[in-house]
Amino acid sequence: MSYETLLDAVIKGDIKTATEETLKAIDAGQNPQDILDQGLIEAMNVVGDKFSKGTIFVPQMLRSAKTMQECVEVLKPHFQENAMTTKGKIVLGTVKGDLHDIGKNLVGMMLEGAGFSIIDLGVDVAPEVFVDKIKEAKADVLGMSALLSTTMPSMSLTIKALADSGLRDSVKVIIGGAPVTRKYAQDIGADSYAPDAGSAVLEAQKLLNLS
Ligand code: B1M
Repeated sequence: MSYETLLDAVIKGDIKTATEETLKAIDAGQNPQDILDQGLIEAMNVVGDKFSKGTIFVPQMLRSAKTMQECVEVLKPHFQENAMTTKGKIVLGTVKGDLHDIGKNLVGMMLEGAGFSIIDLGVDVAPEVFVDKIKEAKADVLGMSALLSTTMPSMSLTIKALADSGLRDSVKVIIGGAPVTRKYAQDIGADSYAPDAGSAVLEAQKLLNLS
């Protein structure tokens, strides 16, 4: 199936057409992962390129983001078959200074669908807020997302804050986001890196010896 109309609608920020196209694809029996990867994420890549080239600006980028989020809501029930079991507690958030949450939300959705219980702290989360919540919830895993090269250092600061509070050995840390790399994860002492939401599930399962 071609996702041309869906792609075009997300790029233009046309919520009505985009959600209708997402529903149509589901009804036609398309794999939700393909709709996500080949339709929605691909559209956001085009939006990012257009922004880099200066042919669109923040308001249009925001509109596309909103459109994608609405489509993800349509897809969500199709990713959550195992949501009744709890395989571990994961504190999740986008790091301080960073407002991008689409990728982080997808990661949360997939982890929840795989049976983890998610405590989502949202965006712009300071190191001490992560630490306090991990302590309070006795979390097994911390997942941090960053989309800006300027906010990546906050991941390192959070890992330092975990160490300073004596919690580093009791929680596994997974990081991700477009500018983040496996090498960066190793450099800052994270336990794992995941390039996408599906891999985040596999990494969490590995870290908690569930696979
Ligand atoms: Co922004 N933005 N943005 N933006 N934005 C980028 C990231 C940028 C690459 C665009 C560009 O220039 N080409 C660029 C960053 C450059 C850089 O630093 N490397 C950029 C910029 C510069 C900015 C502003 C500074 C623009 C400005 O104001 N002048 C500003 C910063 C605001 C801030 O955060 N303080 C800004 C603002 C925004 C909006 C608010 C308008 C909006 C975000 C809305 C929202 O999230 N609610 C927005 C958007 C939409 C984008 C792009 C177009 C799309 C991001 C996205 O949602 N992608 C983006 C360009 C791009 O990425 N191609 C861009 C889809 C999403 C599914 O992918 O988030 O990568 P992603 O998540 C993936 C993986 O990375 C991974 O799994 C996800 C699913 O597979 N993953 C993890 C993510 N987190 C993970 C965590 C894990 C594991 C995997 O473990 C825990």
